[in-house]
Amino acid sequence: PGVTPGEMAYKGAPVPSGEMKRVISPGAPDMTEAEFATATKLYFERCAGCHGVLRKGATGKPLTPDITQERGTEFLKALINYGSPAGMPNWGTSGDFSEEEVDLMARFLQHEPPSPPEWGMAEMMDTWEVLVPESERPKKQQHKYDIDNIFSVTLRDSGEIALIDGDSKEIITILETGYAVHISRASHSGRYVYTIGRDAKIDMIDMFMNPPQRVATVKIGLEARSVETSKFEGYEDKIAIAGAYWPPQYVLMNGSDLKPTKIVSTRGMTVDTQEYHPEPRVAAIVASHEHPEFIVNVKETGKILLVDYSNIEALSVTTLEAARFLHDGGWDASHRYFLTAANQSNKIAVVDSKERKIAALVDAEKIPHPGRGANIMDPKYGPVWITSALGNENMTFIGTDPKKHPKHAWKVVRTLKAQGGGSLFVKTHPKSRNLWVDNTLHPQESVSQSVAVYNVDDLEAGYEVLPIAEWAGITEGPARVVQPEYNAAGDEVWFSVWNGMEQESAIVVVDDKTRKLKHVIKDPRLVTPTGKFNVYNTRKDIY
Ligand code: DHE
Repeated sequence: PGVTPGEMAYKGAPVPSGEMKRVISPGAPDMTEAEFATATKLYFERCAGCHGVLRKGATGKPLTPDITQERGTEFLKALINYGSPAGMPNWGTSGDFSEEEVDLMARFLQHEPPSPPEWGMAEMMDTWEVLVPESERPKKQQHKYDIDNIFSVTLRDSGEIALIDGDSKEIITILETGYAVHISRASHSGRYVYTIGRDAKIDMIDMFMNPPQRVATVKIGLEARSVETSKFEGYEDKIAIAGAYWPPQYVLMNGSDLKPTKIVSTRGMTVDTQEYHPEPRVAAIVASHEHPEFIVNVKETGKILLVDYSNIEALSVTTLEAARFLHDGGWDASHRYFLTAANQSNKIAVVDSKERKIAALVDAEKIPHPGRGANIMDPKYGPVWITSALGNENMTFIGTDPKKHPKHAWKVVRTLKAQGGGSLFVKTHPKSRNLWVDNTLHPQESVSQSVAVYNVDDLEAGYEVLPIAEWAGITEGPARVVQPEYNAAGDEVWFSVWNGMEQESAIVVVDDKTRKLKHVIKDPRLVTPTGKFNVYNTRKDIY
């Protein structure tokens, strides 16, 4: 009483106004507290996966008040209602949002973002659904496809994945999943494939069914990037784990039906300055082959957690000290060492999964971005693991064999120039003599639409450039070539030509030996393909 809403100085705070409490932000249309609460819930359910929990933008545009207030209510309403060619869904005309909800969101977005809600067991159980119980699933494979040569392909902007038969190159089925699936991981046996959406929705697919089908789903938070399943002997296919960006936590689940069993927060102190970080996001997760453990990268604290899943009731977590900001990584060829990028420190942390300790912190080229990396037998240095970089054109080669090549182990033994910076992924296969590197985020079209390939036996000879997008016949739109992935036999390499939502995209299959075009997969259903995960190579960690 006595304070009018306009007099409230601080932003986004709920303030009393007679009978009806109102929420005031300077420059934003007023809302009642009840409206604000409804809009908050809607935003976190439907929008945060793309625009980020704090609206700083990710797949979707940033939606901070400085931007949204300039656009104004009517503009925002139209955008929410009809969507946009850039990938914004038509929430209004699709019937997902009512007219009132569209109006509510348009006003809500002009306020300061409220802090995102937590997501504990109650919220997870509310979203957990077993679509086909284990007892009703087939005992045997119900189709003739070779499961090991199926590719799970992210259709980023349609909220789906495509399962593509690696033999015939035909789309077996398209499955609705979480939004903008980030990765697919096959269970140890290959029976199940787990996908994680940016919206933190996991879907579990039974590869025995004809066609393969979703059998369980759960939402483990509001934003996420990683999912993995147990691979240690005796625990195959038994336990699943997913890491969330928001809330900062990871979750253990039953491998057979995704029932969440244990949620662990990653909030805590940073590795170096030992300051409290409220939001340490979970980045890459891999399953140890040496112990019943998951190896969990915590981005902002720079810590790597060894989560022992053998006794979930008395969970034991070992914290290894690495460096900030941990992102992605993969195994060396022996599957003993996990190499992972700390991209703010330009380091590669090496985890010895057998001895359960950090083996080394290696300096790499600026902003290393390995994906899972690539393992080759270097003619001069023996087994090496390779990462490319976002920040410059160099690839870093690190020796990985302390036994037979101790002089080179955990040293940068070679750097090679790729086409330029903006590379996301490198790839090879034990049966191949080729090393492939993309340049997805390079500003120049001729570079971002092609790939470079090196001869592993003659690395200093330079690279050959293959015009992948041109081979696909794609000339229109902001197409980029991303993420090489091998088939199970290791004699083909697949590339996504990732275009805008309204344009034609494609997957280009190259014969690995001849480096010639083998096949182009095009289909109106193939909307914005990005990551591709071959079941065999994923479950066996072959790269
Ligand atoms: Fe990724 C892997 C996070 C943007 C395609 N990405 C990963 C992993 C993380 C991550 C933590 C490792 C998961 C694991 O191994 O458990 N990615 C992020 C981001 O935070 C970032 C930078 C921004 C964002 O908003 O998500 C981001 N990523 C992208 C893209 O824009 C890409 C190119 C297209 C897309 O589909 O969104 C993309 N990320 C991928 C792919 C992998 C990946 C294809 C797996 C590569 C592999 O071969 O293993």
